[in-house]
Amino acid sequence: MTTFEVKDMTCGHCIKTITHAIQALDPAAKVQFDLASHRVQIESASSEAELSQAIADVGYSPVAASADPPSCAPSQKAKGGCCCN
Ligand SMILES: [Cu+2]
Repeated sequence: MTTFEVKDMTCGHCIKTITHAIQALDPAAKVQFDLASHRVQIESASSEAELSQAIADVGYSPVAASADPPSCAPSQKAKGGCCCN
């Protein structure tokens, strides 16, 4: 699973464009979008670099992001200095 944050993805048209770009690269890819957070989750055999390039090629600016919301390192939790809110 590869996750990108694509700040300039703002509507259904963007989603279609990006989906087509990903599926041109890997027809078997599964793509999920979260417009509110501008995130794209891609399940594909293609590498993060290839997927990033495919999105950039259709005019967007993908930034690799972690799939899950940031979580605390166990060491931080143990000290009581948890970073979560
Ligand atoms: Cu759009």
